[in-house]
Amino acid sequence: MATLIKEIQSYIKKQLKADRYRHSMGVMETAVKLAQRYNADVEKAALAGILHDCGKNYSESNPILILESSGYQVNEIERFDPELLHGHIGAMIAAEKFNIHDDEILSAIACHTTGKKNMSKLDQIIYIADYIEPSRKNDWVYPLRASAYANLEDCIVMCADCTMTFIMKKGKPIHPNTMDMRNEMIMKRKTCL
Ligand code: DGI
Ligand code: FE
Ligand code: FE
Repeated sequence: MATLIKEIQSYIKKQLKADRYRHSMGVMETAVKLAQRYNADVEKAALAGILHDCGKNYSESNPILILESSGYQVNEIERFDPELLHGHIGAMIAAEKFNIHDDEILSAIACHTTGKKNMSKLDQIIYIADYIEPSRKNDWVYPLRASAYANLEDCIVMCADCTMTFIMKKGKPIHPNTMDMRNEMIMKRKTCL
């Protein structure tokens, strides 16, 4: 495990810009803390955390074509904004380059940008760790950090609200998985606030 992490670390150090590398190490560290807090698998959290953005700067071939050839159905929003696909590319790299075939790890990497319905605990941990890791310094991160250690699902709703506000300000289309995830978590609270 330690050897695999070292191998991944040197790959992402070469592959990613310095601040993105620091961010990835921060997501790993935060994912481990959240896994400890919520009794999730710490090793899976570390692997998904360090790898979650390894699909950024992918230049070997067209991400849309390569994902389609692997059977993934690229939707119209992903086609319009292919940056949304870096998690899915990352999951492919994790499997092909690092021989990781654990579905929970691959899912957490794949869905970290948009979230999705029926997220596992690991999916939720990586989605949140991506938001709150130590190198994120914006004002909005402080309430999210507090919420992350109090209740994962409430924190997911807060993160989704931040993402949707940000995306709307930029005038970009909102991915349906973000809406589905947020709606599902809110309806789980049973009563409408
Ligand atoms: O990769 P990171 O920068 O660490 O964070 P991320 O994977 O959560 O987000 C990557 C980018 O994707 C970020 O600029 C925001 C954008 N994004 C997230 N959700 C949506 C989105 N873009 C569109 N168009 N629609 C979304 O729903
Ligand atoms: Fe990302
Ligand atoms: Fe990230």
